[in-house]
Amino acid sequence: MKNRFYLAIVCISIIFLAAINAKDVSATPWPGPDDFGYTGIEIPYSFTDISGTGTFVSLSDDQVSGAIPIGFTFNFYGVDYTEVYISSNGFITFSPGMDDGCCTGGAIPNADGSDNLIAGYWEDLNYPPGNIHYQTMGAPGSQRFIVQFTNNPHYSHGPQVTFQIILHEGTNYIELQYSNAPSDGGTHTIGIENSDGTAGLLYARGDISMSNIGLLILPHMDMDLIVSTLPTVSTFSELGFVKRITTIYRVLNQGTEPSFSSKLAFYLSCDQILDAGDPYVGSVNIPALAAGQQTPTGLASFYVRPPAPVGCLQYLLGVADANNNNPENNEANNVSATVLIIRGR
Ligand SMILES: [Ca+2]
Ligand SMILES: [Ca+2]
Ligand SMILES: [Ca+2]
Ligand SMILES: [Ca+2]
Repeated sequence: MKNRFYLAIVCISIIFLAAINAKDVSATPWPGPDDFGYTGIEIPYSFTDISGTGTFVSLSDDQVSGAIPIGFTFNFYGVDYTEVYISSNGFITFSPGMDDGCCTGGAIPNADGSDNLIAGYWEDLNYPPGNIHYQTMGAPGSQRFIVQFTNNPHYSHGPQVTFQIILHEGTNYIELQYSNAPSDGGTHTIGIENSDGTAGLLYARGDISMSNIGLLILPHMDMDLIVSTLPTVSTFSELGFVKRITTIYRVLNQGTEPSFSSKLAFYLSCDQILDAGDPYVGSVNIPALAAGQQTPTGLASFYVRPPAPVGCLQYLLGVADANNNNPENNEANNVSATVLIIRGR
């Protein structure tokens, strides 16, 4: 009897643990990558208002629209789509017949009948009042498809939210822009989910407000910045107590995806490894780079006061993408070092 009791406990425990593991494996927190390789970054707020130019979407509260043309082919989790369906509860889906997602933001991923979606600000929004518009704009090859929620209140007369879900042609980037999306204390979901609710990238779920911020979700993480030139012609001249360091530099995007603008930061170090205590000496701006593109040769100059003993400072380190604007396929190769000729004081 006792053995059977313990066996039952063990079986229940295994089932319980399996259930927990099944849930944990597929839940990918920001910034990813998720099981498919989607990665997210926060980007500056940039809002092209289409409420006066876009096509008005007539919907009721807690309703999903009919098929809406994207205007180009958009790839989402490996599948090409030309149409989306808009839920008045703050998300778009690429599948027909999905649940409208009332009355709270769902978990991601979760096969709950609201799947294959981009949750801009999924919660129980009301509609009308407020407006939903969509518009395709831009030059063929690099068009954008924008869905804009404008002043949609939380059900029924709560704070109003204005945000956009933007699909990018060619790159298949997903952009979210929040003009003002104040929480009403409910559970809101921001993220993406695949067609059968088994994979997803979650930015946040809960009592969250979004204002004057953008998010960008990228289907691949194959940009790779390196400092390609940081030569030993760097000079280290003495101007009394203050030293002047001059170096030339180039940064290369050796990946297959375009990078965003970023910063190249410089540090002094006793070795070729960047440590937390290495003194920061300055940074320069690096523009967005196409795949395979390299910056022109730049010249950077810094005035520093080296800490004693001066003889320890042997290296100038250059760190590409110092603020991590670019999710890269290799974050470990961003530091380059060059030897400095150190003279005593
Ligand atoms: Ca789902
Ligand atoms: Ca609603
Ligand atoms: Ca890199
Ligand atoms: Ca990076």
